[in-house]
Amino acid sequence: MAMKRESILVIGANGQIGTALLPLLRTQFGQSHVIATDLRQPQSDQGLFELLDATKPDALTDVVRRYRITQIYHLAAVLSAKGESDPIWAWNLNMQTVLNVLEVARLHKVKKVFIPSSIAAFGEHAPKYDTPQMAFLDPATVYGISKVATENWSMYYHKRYGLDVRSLRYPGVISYQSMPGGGTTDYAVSIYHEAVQGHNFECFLSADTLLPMIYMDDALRATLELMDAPEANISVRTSYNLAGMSFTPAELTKAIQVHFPDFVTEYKPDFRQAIADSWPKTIDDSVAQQDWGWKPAFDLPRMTQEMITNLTPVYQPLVSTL
Ligand code: VAH
Repeated sequence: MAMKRESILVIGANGQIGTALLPLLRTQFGQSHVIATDLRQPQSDQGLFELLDATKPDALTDVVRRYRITQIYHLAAVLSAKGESDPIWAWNLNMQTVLNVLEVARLHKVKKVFIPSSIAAFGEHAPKYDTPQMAFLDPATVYGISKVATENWSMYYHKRYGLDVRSLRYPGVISYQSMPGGGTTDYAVSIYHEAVQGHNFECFLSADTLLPMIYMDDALRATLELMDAPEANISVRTSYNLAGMSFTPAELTKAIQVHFPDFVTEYKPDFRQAIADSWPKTIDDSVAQQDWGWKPAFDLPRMTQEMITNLTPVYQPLVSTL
């Protein structure tokens, strides 16, 4: 019997994860089987796209029914730093969309749902080093509070309705495919953009702020490996801890100086320092390793090479080809 073709809906496709995940999904499932959606038209994307405000349940239902969606990747959320500027707006946007996705997925028998969480779900009373899968969650930000709520709603929909919802607590994700968007870990994206332009960098965190990070290629591979894992292997229905690497702004600066010896970082901590200080420094992802064989492939030197290689042409002055 021919395999039932999947139909994949990506919500928040213009965001940092969505922008990088779309090409992989289109390769895996076929161009015409991946529907990208967001609040605004993307600048350059060619594939199937629909404008969608996922806070509106009827609009979400319409897309899910028209495309006979079998999997949903819900990647739209207000991140940690931006969320602190308007807590009630951030909570409403993050939670209304999650509840709509879970309810529409249940009612329309969507086979699998991915809704990311974050290390921002951990707070003051979780161990800072080797933060375990099971820890007390008292997040310091609205974003973190919304992620803890999301994890518990996802587990509820799995327990009560059997909905196959899967999730990863992403560390700070570093990528070159999109500009930083309001995250506390986004210093580690902006720094590369400045370095390849020959600029120095002003860092909003202190030099010794150790944070869990992951290169986008690893984050995406973890996502697809989790979604491809047999349902019986999934023992965590809140959200899996995921680790890539941990580094400080000082260590990142040194890794960049291997390529740009004159590069300098100045440290001017702002309100985001308190957010970073509330998060873990290193993550224990042994449960993800056991359940579905997770293993990262990028360390700081390899990520730095990738980021510089891919960002240099973005800023290279257009060489006139006479
Ligand atoms: C943020 N990049 O900084 C996100 C992430 C762990 C950090 O959740 O808000």
